Amino acid sequence: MEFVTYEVEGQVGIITINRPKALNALNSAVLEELDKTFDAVDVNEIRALILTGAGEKSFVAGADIGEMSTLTKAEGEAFGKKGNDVFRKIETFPIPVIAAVNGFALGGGCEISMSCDIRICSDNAVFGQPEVGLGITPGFGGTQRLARVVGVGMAKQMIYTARNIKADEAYRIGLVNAVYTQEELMDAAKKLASTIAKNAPIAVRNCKKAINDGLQVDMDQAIVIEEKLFGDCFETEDQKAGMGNFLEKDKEKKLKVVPFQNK
Ligand code: DAK
Repeated sequence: MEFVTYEVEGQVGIITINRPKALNALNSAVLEELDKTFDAVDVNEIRALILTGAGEKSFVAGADIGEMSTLTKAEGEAFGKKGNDVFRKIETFPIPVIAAVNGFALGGGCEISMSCDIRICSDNAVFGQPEVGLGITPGFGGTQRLARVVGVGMAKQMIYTARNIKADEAYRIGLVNAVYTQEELMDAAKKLASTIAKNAPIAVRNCKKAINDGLQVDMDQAIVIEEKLFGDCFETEDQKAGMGNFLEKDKEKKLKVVPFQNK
């Protein structure tokens, strides 16, 4: 792969978008490589993923404006589909994906972070949806996901004004769960991923599915989705071991819930 690297540390996979000369902007090649990288993750071994950008300046500075500028309508549609397919793959990926946002997360960069389950960032991170200044709407789900993450009013303000926000404001409005120094960010992401990886994998997957699917329907249907995924955990080794350890009062083995680390 030219633009995406994949490393494994224990049960955590780290996917890095590696095009630092263009601030990791998403062109067709990056999107294709990301798609292939996610397909290659062994979800039986890996329990959580981290998505980040190479270099110290940028997570992803958006879709590649140079490549987009000459697209015909048909090519624009194909480019949009390629991006949306990858973003949806991340959002519905069976295991949790943490975005470790290490700098600019603009346009498609902000959007790809929002297709991840959890966002944490470095103190130099900048988020924004600058598309209306470029004469387009956000096209990789920004109008939909930003409103769901930060609420309708704040999403509309960010999108209509195209104003960038810094890490502290992103934290205040709930776009990121925590802010770290640049040096601390990857360790914090790995610690978070390892904490998730220690929990019962089937339960974690089912929680992701229950939350994602439940948000698409009304509460009556959402509760049924939860019921089914709750029931699905029974008779699994995870459930037998998890409850068995508790009943045995085996403190060493007991599944522990560790709260998110906040700076
Ligand atoms: N695309 C291509 N190249 C980019 C880029 C981008 N988005 N962002 C930065 N680069 C390149 C620069 O051109 C420059 O390349 P060289 O000139 O060195 O060859 C290099 O990265 C370093 O950038 P700067 O020299 O500009 O660095 P600065 O520190 O001065 O500024 C910046 C950093 C992030 C503030 C600035 O680069 C910037 O404003 N970049 C553009 C940010 C932006 O507007 N991003 C949003 C793009 S719109 C669609 C679906 C989705 C989308 C579109 C269509 N369909 C459904 C069809 C998504 C749209 C977007 O994401």
